[in-house]
Amino acid sequence: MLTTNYPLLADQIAEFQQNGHIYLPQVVTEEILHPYRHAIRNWSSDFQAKQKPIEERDTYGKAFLQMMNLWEDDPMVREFVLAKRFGQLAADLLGVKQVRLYHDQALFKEPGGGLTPWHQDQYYWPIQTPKTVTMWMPLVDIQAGMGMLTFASGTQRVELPPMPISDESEAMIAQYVKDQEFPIVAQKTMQAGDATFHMGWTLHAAPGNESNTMREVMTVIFMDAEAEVMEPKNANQEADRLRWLSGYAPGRKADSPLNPVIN
Ligand SMILES: O=C(O)CCC(=O)C(=O)O
Repeated sequence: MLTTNYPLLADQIAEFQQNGHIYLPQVVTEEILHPYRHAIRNWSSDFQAKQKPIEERDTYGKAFLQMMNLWEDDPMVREFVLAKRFGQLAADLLGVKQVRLYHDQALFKEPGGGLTPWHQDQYYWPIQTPKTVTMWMPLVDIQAGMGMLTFASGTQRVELPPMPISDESEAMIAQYVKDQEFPIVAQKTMQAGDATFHMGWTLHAAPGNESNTMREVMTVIFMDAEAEVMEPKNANQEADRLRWLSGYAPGRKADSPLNPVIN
C-alpha cells in the first residue's frame, strides 16, 4: 500500500489549492500503519522520559512532544516517511512533478497537553517556494477533545508580520482570524491512518488534549523537488538551513542528502 497511488479527484486538488488544506480518509489502513506506529512510539517513550514535567514548560513546550527526523535513525520510520504513496499525494496536491523531503516530526500531545498556538509553518523555513505541504497523520483514533488540527481556510495567501510562536502571536492571530472571518475548519474525529495535508503558509492551530489518551501524530513535510534554499530571514530559518538542508547555501537547489526525492 505504501508503494501504490492514492487516487485523488480533480475536485480534491482544487479544494486543497483553494483552502490550503484537505482531509483524506484512510491514506493507509490501521493494519498497514501498525508496525510503523510501534517504531514511532518507541521514540516517544524515551523522549518523554527526558522532558521536564508539563507544568514547568512554556506554552510551546506544553503543546506536544516534538521528535524530529526519526527517519535518519530508524529503518522502519525511514520506510514510512519516504513512502511513495505520501510523496505522490503531496506532489499531486501541490501540482508539481515530484517532491522532496524537508523533514519529519512526530507530534505527540500528552494527556493534559496545552494548545498548539496559531502559526504559519513557513515562517520557520528557508525555502524559496510556497509549494510546500505537511502531511499530518494520527497513529491513533482522535476523538473530540484530543487536540484536532484546525485550519483557517484560505490563509495560505495571507502575509502576516513575521513572528515566531509565542503567547503574543497566539493572541494576535486568534483575533486576526476571527476579525477576518476566515472559515475555521477541523475534523470532528479522525481514524488512525487518515491524514490532513496543509500548505506551508496556511494558518493552523490545535486545542489542548483534555483526554487521558496520548494524541499520537506523525507528520512529514515535503517541498517541490525544484525548491531552492533561500537566504534565511530569521534565526529560526538559519537553524533550519543548517539542520534540515545540510547547511546548503542560499540560491542552491535544496537537494542535500537529507532531502531525497520521493519516488
Ligand atoms: O499537531 C499539532 O498540534 C500541530 C501541528 C503543526 O503545527 C504542523 O504539523 O504543522
